[in-house]
Formats: sequence, structure tokens, C-alpha cells
Amino acid sequence: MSKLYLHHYWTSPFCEKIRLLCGYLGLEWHSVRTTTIMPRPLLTPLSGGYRKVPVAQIGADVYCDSSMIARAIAEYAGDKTLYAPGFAATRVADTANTDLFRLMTALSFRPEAFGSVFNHPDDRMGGGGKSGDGESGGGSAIERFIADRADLDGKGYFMKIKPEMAQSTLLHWLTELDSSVGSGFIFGDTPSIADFSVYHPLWFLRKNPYNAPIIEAYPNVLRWMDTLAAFGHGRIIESDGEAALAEARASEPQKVEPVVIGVDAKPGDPVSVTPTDYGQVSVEGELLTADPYEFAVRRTTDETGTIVTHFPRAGFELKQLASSNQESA
Ligand SMILES: N[C@@H](CCC(=O)N[C@@H](CS)C(=O)NCC(=O)O)C(=O)O
Repeated sequence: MSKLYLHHYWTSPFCEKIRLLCGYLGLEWHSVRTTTIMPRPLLTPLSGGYRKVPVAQIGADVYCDSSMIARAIAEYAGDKTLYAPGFAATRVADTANTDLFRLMTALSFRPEAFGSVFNHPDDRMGGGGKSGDGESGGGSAIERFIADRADLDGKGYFMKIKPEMAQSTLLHWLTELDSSVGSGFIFGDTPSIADFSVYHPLWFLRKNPYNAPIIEAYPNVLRWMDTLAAFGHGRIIESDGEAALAEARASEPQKVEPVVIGVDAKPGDPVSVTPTDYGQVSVEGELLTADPYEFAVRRTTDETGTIVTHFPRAGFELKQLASSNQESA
């Protein structure tokens, strides 16, 4: 069985969702700590330029976006529970990953709360270190962070929600959640993808002393969060970006029957895949799969060998590119 690598940093809520899923699924994984801002020169060859974290890697298959990663690691673990509630659970998860996450960022990035946002002792903003990630240029740490996130959020996806509005809407979320998780999880006695996805923005709020009181008024939510946190992070093996690249070069991508539906491109056509929300950097490669769940592209570079990079279909746009034959015609 190929090794599982997770490219992540500790303060990231989307990364915490995946770490916690690794605990729930009982997985062993290799931890590659990235910096909290760009550049990430050892991760970019694997992700093809996709600029967010987490990114997971199983041999020569690379999974971008926590929705894609969650499905991939559930399958890797042979799990049948995470998606068992079906449509309703995945819709709750999607809403939490987008709407709830935006409420959380509006509250976390207000000036009073911001000082406590990046407070994990093992997170680095840039400059050498074990992952081999590069120095991020001049300016104070805070200036570099703000410039990085302004670049990430060029179209103002996050900035449109005022903190007062976010807190008011969150009150509604928390009241409903508190009555839903009275003695178990959102869909009953077993946790599903909905629980892990609603958890991670609340985790981020709760560990910030300025925002924690918002959640502390909801006893069932606190118990539910503690129960999920108790799954832990699985068995972590410290690793680094060079080892992850070597693993990709030494591995073959998983064999899959190409399935292409709902797009004009055919298997083997050059395509780009781009997130539609923020961090809209396109990844280019040869189309392998466009099935109802994912877009997968095959790419070959000197650093990685041939790899397949996977994205969730929802929230990503696939475009067919002119092939070199068409260009020269
Ligand atoms: N839809 C993505 C969102 C990931 C995301 O926004 N991650 C944040 C960290 S929590 C990020 O990448 N921020 C910019 C950065 O770290 O460069 C997912 O589900 O993984």
C-alpha cells in the first residue's frame, strides 16, 4: 500500500479537518509542514500550482481540496461510514466549507481577534526549515501575511461579510447545531463528513480567546466538539517536501478507467482546472477523469515524474486548452 502524505500547517482549519479524519479513520500519515504563506517550492510541483492547503498525496496521486482529500482517504482506509448519510451529509459539508468558513474568517480576521490567529509554535511563515520551503521576501511578518492573503482573495470573496453580520448568522448555526447534536452526531450515532466539516471552522473560532466565548454558550456543541477532537490525528510520521517528491517519482499513479462526462474535452486532451472561489490559480495537464465526483489530470515534471492530480468537481471549473496540433494548424 502506498504511503499517505499530508502537506499542511497546524493553524489551518481545513488541514485540521483532514488531520482529525486521519484520527477517525485510524490512519498512519507522513507529515510535510508547509509555510503559512506562499511560495511553497516543494509542494508546487506536486499540486501543479494549486495554491491552497491541505494537499494530500498517496504515492503518485495528489489530492487537492479537503473535499477531495476526505473522499480519497476514506477510500484508502476502506471506510464505509463517512458518506453513509448520502446527499444530506455532503450538502451540509459543502455549506460548512463555504458559508460557515466565511463567517469564521470574518470574525477571525477582525483587528481584535487577528493577533491570536496564527499562534501555533510549529507554524512558519517562510524561510528554509524542514519542508525546504523558500524565503518569502522582505517586509514584516504581518505585512507579508496580509499581502499573501490579498493575493489569495483577489475578488473579495471573504471581505463581503461584516463581523457583526457574521456573528448574528453564526448564532443561528450554533442554536440549530446545539439542538441537533444533543447526544450524538449530526446524523445520528456515527460521525459523517458533515460533522468533520462543520467542526473545523468552529475549532478555529474556539481556539482564539477573543472568539471562544461565542461558542461557549452552547453546551451540546462543546461536548460534540470534544468528542470529535478525541479521535486525535492518527499516527504521524514527520517527513519533508523532498521525501514527498521522491515518493512521487518512485510511484506509479493508480490505474483508473477514464470516465469523462459533462465536459467537451476527451481523455488525453490538454485542460486546465481552476477553483471558482478564491486562490484561482489554474492547474494544467492531460484530462484523465471527469466523473461526477472529480476532475483528474495527468502531469509529468522532472521533480515528480508522472503524477495524477485530483480535484473535486464541485467548486472547480474545467476548460479545454488548445492542443499543440491545433495551435500550429
Ligand atoms: N476549498 C479548500 C479551501 C482550503 C483553504 O482555503 N485553505 C486555506 C488554509 S485553511 C489556504 O490555503 N489559505 C491560503 C494559504 O495557506 O496559502 C479546501 O476545502 O481545502
